[in-house]
Amino acid sequence: MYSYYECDDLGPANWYKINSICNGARQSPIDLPASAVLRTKPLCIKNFEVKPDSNNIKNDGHGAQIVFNYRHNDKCLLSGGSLKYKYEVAKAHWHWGQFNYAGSEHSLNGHQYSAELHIVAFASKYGSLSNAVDKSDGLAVLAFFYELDNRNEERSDFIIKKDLGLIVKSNTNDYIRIQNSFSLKDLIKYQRFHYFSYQGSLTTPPCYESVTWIVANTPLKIKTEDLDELRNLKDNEGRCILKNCRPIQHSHQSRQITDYR
Ligand code: BO1
Ligand code: ZN
Repeated sequence: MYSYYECDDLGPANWYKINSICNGARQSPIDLPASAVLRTKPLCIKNFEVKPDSNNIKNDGHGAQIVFNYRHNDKCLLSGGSLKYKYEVAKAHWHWGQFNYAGSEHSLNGHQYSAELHIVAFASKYGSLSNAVDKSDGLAVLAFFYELDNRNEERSDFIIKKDLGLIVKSNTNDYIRIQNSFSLKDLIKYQRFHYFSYQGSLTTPPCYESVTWIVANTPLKIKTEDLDELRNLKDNEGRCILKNCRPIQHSHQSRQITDYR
């Protein structure tokens, strides 16, 4: 198994020794440039406001994983924009850092945000996340940045703070059912947003080059106390997960990045 972001033998700089694709040509995350090819083609999100039948949560030793269990007839689907196929929303998780000013994986024009939300969707044509995860067009991951805003009157957009209390210890096997399930709208507020899109990879081993990234350029808001709650989650050795963001990946090939609005 990989570990975990510290400068040791199993950190991001050495992941390629176990999965050589972690040194591939379409690795993520990357810095997104202020100017990219512009296209007018909004992303379409179906059943944005539908609450799933249930949401389950677990600490997998690297962070908090949420599962969306939608009823068969009202799955939440991403399509349009940069996507050629329909993608089914399946899971969500977060990346953060040891310090408040740096925890996102992608950066925008060199600017790193405090944290980053990933909503993982798989191409319907592959039938399941596990079947899609290694296909070149298998996944779409919708990413939102969080910026720090501790003003009291601003409600935090980080809505799972109290649920994190249930999963402080890591438990790779068991999911816990969340009391109130939440829609994509509860999580990301905006149904229409400008975003950058490019062909990239999973940001953790096995680093499969299977992801069409959709990175929204409007950040959500998070508070220091929310970030502290994330950092209080424990890994498999019982240590705090202070950081789980992969550094920016440079590739020799030039990457095509498109700015959709
Ligand atoms: S990410 O969004 O690029 N950070 C990312 C990284 C790794 C995965 C997904 C998204 N890995 C896959 C695993 C599957 C698992 C799925 C959901 O995550 O390979 O086995 O079911 O957590
Ligand atoms: Zn992620």
